[in-house]
Amino acid sequence: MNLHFHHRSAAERGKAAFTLIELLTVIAIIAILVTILWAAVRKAINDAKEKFAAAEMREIVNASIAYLQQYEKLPVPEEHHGGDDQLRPYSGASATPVYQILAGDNPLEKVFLDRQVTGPLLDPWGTSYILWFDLNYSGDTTYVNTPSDNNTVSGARVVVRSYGRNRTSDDVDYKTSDDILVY
Ligand SMILES: [Ca+2]
Repeated sequence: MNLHFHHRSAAERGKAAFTLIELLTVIAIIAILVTILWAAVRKAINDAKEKFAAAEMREIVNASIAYLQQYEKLPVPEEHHGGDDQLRPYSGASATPVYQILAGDNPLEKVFLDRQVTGPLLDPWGTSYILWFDLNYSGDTTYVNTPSDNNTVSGARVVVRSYGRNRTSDDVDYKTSDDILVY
């Protein structure tokens, strides 16, 4: 009886140990799968946000061009016309009048950009888009790339920038930049 008892006890201990290893293996595999899946979901969400931002920025550019064709001037507040401060960025509070002008606050009350405007338009990461216009009507628009570097886009009348997912200005010339530029 004793021998039989010891034999069963050893077998049960062995079985229990094997089950624990199996359990840990399964938990490890699930953890890896969850990590992979979570990364994939996050990437999919961010890709969708980037597409949304680019489409909205394209709308802003198209609306501004349509406004320029309609009124032969850019959709900026009256007092900004005739100045030569072509590097003036419109973002945050200073961008609100631009969106209001495009949303119908213009002589013909024409809607160029169909948005309920109560403030500046924000990108999907919660940061205001930044707009630069060809304020000296040269046919080119210069925007601030990095604090020490301006870029000029030939043939552009408006440049719209989003700081992207990291909500920080990155050098758009580099592939590591998550900033989005539409013109
Ligand atoms: Ca960025």
